[in-house]
Amino acid sequence: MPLARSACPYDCPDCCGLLVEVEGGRAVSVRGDPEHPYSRGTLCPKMNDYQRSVHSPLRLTTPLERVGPKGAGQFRPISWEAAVARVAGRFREIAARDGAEAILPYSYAGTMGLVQRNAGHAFFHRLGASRLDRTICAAGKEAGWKAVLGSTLGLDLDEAVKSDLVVLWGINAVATNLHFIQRVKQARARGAKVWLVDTYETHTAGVADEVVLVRPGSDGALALGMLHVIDRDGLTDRAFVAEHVQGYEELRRDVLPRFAPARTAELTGLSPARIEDLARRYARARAPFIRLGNGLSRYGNGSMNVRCILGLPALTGAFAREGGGCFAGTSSGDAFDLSVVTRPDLAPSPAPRLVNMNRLGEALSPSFGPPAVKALYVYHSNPAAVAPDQNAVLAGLSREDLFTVVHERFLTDTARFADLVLPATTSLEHPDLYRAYGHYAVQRVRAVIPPLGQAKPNWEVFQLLARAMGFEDEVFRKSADELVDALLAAPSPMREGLDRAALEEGRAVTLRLPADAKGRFRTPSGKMELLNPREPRPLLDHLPTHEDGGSLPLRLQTGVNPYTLNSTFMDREELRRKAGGMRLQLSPRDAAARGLADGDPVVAWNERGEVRFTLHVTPRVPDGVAVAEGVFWVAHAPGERTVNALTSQRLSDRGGGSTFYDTRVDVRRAAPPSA
Ligand SMILES: Nc1nc2c(c(=O)[nH]1)N[C@H]1C(S)=C(S)[C@@H](COP(=O)(O)OP(=O)(O)OC[C@H]3O[C@@H](n4cnc5c(=O)[nH]c(N)nc54)[C@H](O)[C@@H]3O)O[C@H]1N2
Ligand SMILES: Nc1nc2c(c(=O)[nH]1)N[C@H]1C(S)=C(S)[C@@H](COP(=O)(O)OP(=O)(O)OC[C@H]3O[C@@H](n4cnc5c(=O)[nH]c(N)nc54)[C@H](O)[C@@H]3O)O[C@H]1N2
Ligand code: SF4
Ligand SMILES: [Mo]
Repeated sequence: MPLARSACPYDCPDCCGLLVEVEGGRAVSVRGDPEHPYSRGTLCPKMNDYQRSVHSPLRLTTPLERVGPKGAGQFRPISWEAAVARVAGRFREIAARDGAEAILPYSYAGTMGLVQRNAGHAFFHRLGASRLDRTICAAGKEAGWKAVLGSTLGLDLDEAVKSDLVVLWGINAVATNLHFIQRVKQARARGAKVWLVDTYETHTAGVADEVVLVRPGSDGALALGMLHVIDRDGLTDRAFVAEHVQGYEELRRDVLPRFAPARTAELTGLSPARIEDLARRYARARAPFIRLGNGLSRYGNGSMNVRCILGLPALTGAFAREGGGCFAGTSSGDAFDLSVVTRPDLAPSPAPRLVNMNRLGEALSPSFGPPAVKALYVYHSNPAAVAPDQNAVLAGLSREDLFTVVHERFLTDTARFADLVLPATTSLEHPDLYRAYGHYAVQRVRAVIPPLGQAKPNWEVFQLLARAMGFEDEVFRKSADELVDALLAAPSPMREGLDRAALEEGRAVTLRLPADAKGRFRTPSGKMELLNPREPRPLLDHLPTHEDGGSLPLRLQTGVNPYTLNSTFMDREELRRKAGGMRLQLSPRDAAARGLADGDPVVAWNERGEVRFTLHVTPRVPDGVAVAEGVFWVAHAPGERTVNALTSQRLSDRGGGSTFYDTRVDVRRAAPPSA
């Protein structure tokens, strides 16, 4: 039976290689490609039966138009011609009446392929629509990294294998970076110790020698407390600091004195002795390696948390040693000139307004603007479920005067509110080029089966819309495959010597990092910038008093679920079941204090909303913390809302990032369902 190569398209650092067994135009099985240089043949539990998503009876196969009230999910099929004509007609009308800025695209990372992911940019630039600031995921973390390290290249994660102390900091890697766990185990087999720094005991605790549970959002304080001890005890690598660190003198004079162990203990919830011990063991490790996740950055002080943590490799010189350093993501973006696809040059000047995607609720309110948003075009994203402040988002999506188009594979929470739903292909049905954010392999992928029903890839839909709008630009006449060719044609030092033949055969090939990638700090000063003159504050003084302003007693951690990916895979009943349904985890003490027991129906609530869960009482969650793993669809929820009815539209301190974890709630027993 023929086996075709493909890649996992999802928003995951691993970007695994797939082998797809195809029979009569159908994918009958999907497994890992043993020849993939990073994933080496294994997949996570979500993707092992990918053919079930691809050939799901729930796939959308024709365009649909709404016939019932918004949100009711009542539609009737229409033709592509009619659908495209209607979108173009409404866009023209709105542009003429309110200005094109009244049209807002909304997309994120349903597919990570460089062409299909970015397929709408050229069209919306040409239209002059509002621009979307795509900050929902890691913008706060990236801003923190940039402040200290500028455009310093990301390491190769294989570096960690040579470390003697791997710190998984704010990352649930067993769920979110599974193939890195293989590297962690290799390091451990060679004698390395593994620490996990989190706010509760996640699945990843199982691979750690030591679990450090901190108060939500207090990682920056922990890092400064450790730096206090390291510097006080003479463990600072003075030679490295003199040559490679900017701002050390200011840090030790102005900041560290305020982070003595006793004070740091109050801020983090760890004991002074533990902080002293962690600091000394980190500093005495030969080559400590920090794998920085996103959790600690989704706070009002998220970006500063990242900056403070980067002080640890700075003062200990970890980057100078084999196996040491800090990893927050690769720099594989440098390998491709995306503007070939996104065409920012097509946008009008001055550039149209930028709308932060974390503030979608606000953007859809009738008082936003002027101009108010009159049309929303959603593709490969499910904002009704994934965006913060769900009540605000759903209120916006319910507006009768909002024209909403959703291009999707399934009738998601967002699609239910659409005026028009357009059916989308899966990654097995369209070509693309993939790069990863957890390794340096890239892969060119062809369609391995024909589109299901009338489903179309993102790029093809924008080609149709461009034609209907009368956009003559040549880019819209290029096929997705031709855009991949164009991406590969533009030169980049990272692709020099790349095995083009293997790439054209559909194999993953590894980009080349410059020999001096590690240890060369690409900042204006050429140093790690703990004090950065372009940032208004040095390593923080407002961090210790950071508060989200709420007075409710529980800090809600809206973590990921190992069996689903954001709201993707929620179409699969068996994965939803494995994911445990909508559970809220509380400590035994917090449950007892509320008269609640395991299995009780509960409501988590705050000033933004109320969400029903089934209670799970577990000692893995510390007092004062509540945990809800997974972004479920409203359609499957026991109540009317899912977890993001509790999260807020507030932004992180830098980068306009999300603050999903910076949420206070309380919990009560749910009223029994009325008969
Ligand atoms: N199975 C699965 N895999 C996924 C995803 C998924 O939904 N499911 N999502 C994908 C996406 S889009 C992304 S961005 C990545 C995210 O992957 P990660 O980087 O792992 O990020 P999160 O899971 O959001 O958060 C990681 C951990 O941080 C913890 N945390 C929260 N607040 C704090 C804090 O203040 N301090 C510390 N130290 N820890 C804290 C959380 O409890 C969580 O366990 O995963 C990707 N992979
Ligand atoms: N409470 C809470 N909320 C969160 C998070 C959290 O940890 N907690 N995580 C946040 C993070 S890190 C992120 S990155 C965002 C993710 O937000 P999104 O990127 O919106 O992620 P998904 O929920 O996976 O939705 C992607 C949708 O794209 C569709 N899709 C897949 N492939 C294609 C395609 O080729 N074409 C089209 N048109 N559609 C396609 C899928 O069917 C799916 O419904 O969510 C954020 N929201
Ligand atoms: S979701 Fe991640 S780990 Fe799972 S198959 Fe895809 S890339 Fe691999
Ligand atoms: Mo993300």
